[in-house]
Amino acid sequence: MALNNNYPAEPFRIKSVETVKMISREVREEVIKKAGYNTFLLNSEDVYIDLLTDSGTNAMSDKQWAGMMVGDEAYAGSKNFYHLEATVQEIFGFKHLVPTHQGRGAENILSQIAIKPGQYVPGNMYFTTTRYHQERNGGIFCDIIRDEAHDAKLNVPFKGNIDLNKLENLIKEKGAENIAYVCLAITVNLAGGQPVSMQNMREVRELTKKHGIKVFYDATRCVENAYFIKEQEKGFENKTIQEIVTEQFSYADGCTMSGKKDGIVNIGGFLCMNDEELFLKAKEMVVVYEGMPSYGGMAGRDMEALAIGLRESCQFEYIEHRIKQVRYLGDRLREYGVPLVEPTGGHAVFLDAREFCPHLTQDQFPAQSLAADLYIESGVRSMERGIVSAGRDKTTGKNHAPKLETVRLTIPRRVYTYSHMDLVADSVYKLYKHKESIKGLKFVYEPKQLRFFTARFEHI
Ligand code: PM9
Repeated sequence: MALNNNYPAEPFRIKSVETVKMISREVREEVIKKAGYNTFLLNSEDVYIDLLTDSGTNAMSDKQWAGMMVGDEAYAGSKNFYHLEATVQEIFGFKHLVPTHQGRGAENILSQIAIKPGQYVPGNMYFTTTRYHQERNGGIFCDIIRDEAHDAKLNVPFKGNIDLNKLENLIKEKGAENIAYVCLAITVNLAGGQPVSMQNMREVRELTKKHGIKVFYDATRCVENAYFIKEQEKGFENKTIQEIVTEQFSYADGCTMSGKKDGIVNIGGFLCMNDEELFLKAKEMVVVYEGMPSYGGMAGRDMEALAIGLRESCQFEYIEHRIKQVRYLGDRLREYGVPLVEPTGGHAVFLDAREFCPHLTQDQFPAQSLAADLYIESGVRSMERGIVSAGRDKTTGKNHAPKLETVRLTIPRRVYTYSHMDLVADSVYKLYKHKESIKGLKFVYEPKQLRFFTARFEHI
């Protein structure tokens, strides 16, 4: 399907600005070395354009800031909680909401209450924090995404779909009772922000229902997913984004949500479910790790901003601009011949580091090194999403070696303009022209958990 490449102008006026500055190349070389060639360890002040993540880096609207001023900071029963609860109930359609400080807080609780040690947790590709909590609670993650998702160059729609044969075979092989739940992410972050079709969600529901298996969505980028459905799936052209978001969740038993992405806020998250017994258990756990069930680690003002942000996220003009701004960056890079994960996904453009650095082997951490060199070249901060992020196999201790070895240029919501995207594309291309200069790296410090956040490297 030919996608519509009209890039809409920003559907907002800019009311408050933050000055950015560029430090010299010599200083950038010094600070990235000091940061152990890990872009997570750079000071934000040393970054010119920050594409590390779209998580919590969003610009809130005037209405959200106004909402912050009506924060009810009572320890229990805050009115902002009830506003958030009603909003989520309406948009997501689940009965119960348990607020958490961010997405991984919800993953922690869900994994503790829904996984028995030794049970399998099939999912459409792993996500770092999600898999960590599943494994920490004795779950065995099993990748059931369609094979195409592991092939960077394949340009097919709904590359994030679950392969139903893989799911059916797993159920046959292991027995339904040994499957904790299916974890379905919409969109799939590490596959390149690839969406899942409504058809696939329906089919997953039908199959799991037959076997009495629950389905929990990772709802983190559920509005971006809905936009792709409206744009590319037959029968959804005339539905509103909110209608599509709601239909998506009608095929799930609950979800975890990092509000820091499609909630357009800087902090917050939640866990949802319909099941009463699970809800009781979740409320028992939330007081241990997060706070009262009526705030779960968020201030009243944060819950208010999240409730408003979720509604803004479902506005067509907002989400159309969001997706197409990301696509614009992908299109610019493609024109330059830079190798990318295809097609451009929802929240980021992923550089294919295997193709970008064919002179490096995967255990020389090409994506980690490419991200560091892009920073030196241009002051643009990106993130490794390859072998370093994938970590080690819990039982063998060996590195997971994902087929996708990528650098993610992640676009914060409502923060940058098309001129920033041009600058980023030009910067990547400048580096691409002397890509042979990118050197391999080795660990000098490797943390045991979620190593990519704080690992340190030096040149081989
Ligand atoms: N995602 C991201 O940059 C921030 C942390 S990892 C660098 O992509 C999904 C699909 C996510 C996600 C966070 C979380 C965790 C769950 N699922 O960061 O704890 O992309 O709010 O959410 C990040 P929290």
